[in-house]
Amino acid sequence: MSSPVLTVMTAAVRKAARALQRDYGEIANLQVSQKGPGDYVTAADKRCDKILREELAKARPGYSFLTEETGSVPGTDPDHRFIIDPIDGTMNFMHSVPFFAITVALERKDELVAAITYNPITDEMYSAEKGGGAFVNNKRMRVAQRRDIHDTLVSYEIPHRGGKGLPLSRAEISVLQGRVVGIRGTGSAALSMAYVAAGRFDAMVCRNINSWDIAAGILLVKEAGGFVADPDGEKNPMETGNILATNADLLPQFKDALAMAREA
Ligand code: LIP
Repeated sequence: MSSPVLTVMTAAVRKAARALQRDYGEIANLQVSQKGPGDYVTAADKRCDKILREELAKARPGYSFLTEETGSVPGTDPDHRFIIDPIDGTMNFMHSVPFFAITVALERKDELVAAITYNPITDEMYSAEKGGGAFVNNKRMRVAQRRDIHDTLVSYEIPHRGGKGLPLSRAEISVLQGRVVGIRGTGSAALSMAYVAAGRFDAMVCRNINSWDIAAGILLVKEAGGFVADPDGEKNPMETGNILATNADLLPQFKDALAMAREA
């Protein structure tokens, strides 16, 4: 049974997704044009952001917002904040790669309490509430139970050309390649975290990421029995933008591998 606010979030996401599905259908045509789909994607992003904010504000007036498109929008209720990325995986969306998501989290007194990440192309709705478990559509999710880093499949978010932290990312990928079975760069941190929650990836590592990309994913992973940490220490990944998500047995093994890369 979802709480009323999770129901509200789900409905808002479904409404925004209908617009996004239409926009995605147009992208393939723009892909082959000289001008490319850049401006069109920006418009789709903003449209999706607007629908989400309008729908959520209608049901929960006064809540604050933090969104990738509009930044911080303070409300009259100091205790509640929606954190939104209308399209996480924008580059995939722009290239007609169907791996992107709408991702929405709710914070109550600075604590994540509800989360939705939705892939509108595969129609997979990942949801979680604090203390209520994590689900994909209506199926309960559990993180993978592998215990040895040498058996794992890992998502590592690779920075764009010229992106922040490239040398460290290269060092980390190189160390991980010596230990794990396989590494995937997915282009959507939010979906990668949902995949960790669903037990598909054993771990996910990402650096210099924005809080709206990972807020929902953090709750999904925790409610699926996983752990989320800053790979470099004890700080909050929502603040540092550096994140490692995995299970309890693998956490120290990944921390060790990443520490080795930092020291290299
Ligand atoms: C993107 C992330 C992606 C990461 C990119 C970017 P956007 O978010 O989710 O995984 O590697 O640096 O931040 O821009 O598509 O919302």
